Amino acid sequence: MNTTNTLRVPVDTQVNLRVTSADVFHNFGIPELKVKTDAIPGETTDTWFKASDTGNYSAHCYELCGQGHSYMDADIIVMDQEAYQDWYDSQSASANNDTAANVAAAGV
Ligand SMILES: [Cu+2]
Repeated sequence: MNTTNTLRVPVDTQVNLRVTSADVFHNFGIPELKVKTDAIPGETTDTWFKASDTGNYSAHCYELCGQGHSYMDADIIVMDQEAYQDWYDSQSASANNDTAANVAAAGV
């Protein structure tokens, strides 16, 4: 199971999280941003955080959930609003390009 991931969020903005689990009980948290919640199979837990400083943070699992536990880390990158918007726009632009490329490859 590969659970490494990067979450980019804008600064000074409430970020809503909906957390669940595909396997066993986990507990997801970003201590520096004061957020921590259970990840329960078959259920969703809603929580939120708001970062007041840009920078790199780490999320971890706080439940001893199994063999993959020590690999359950994620990077949280808090960006200023403008940089976030630029990044977001570039993501949707490349998603559109992918779609166009797929359509072209399918000969439609
Ligand atoms: Cu876990």
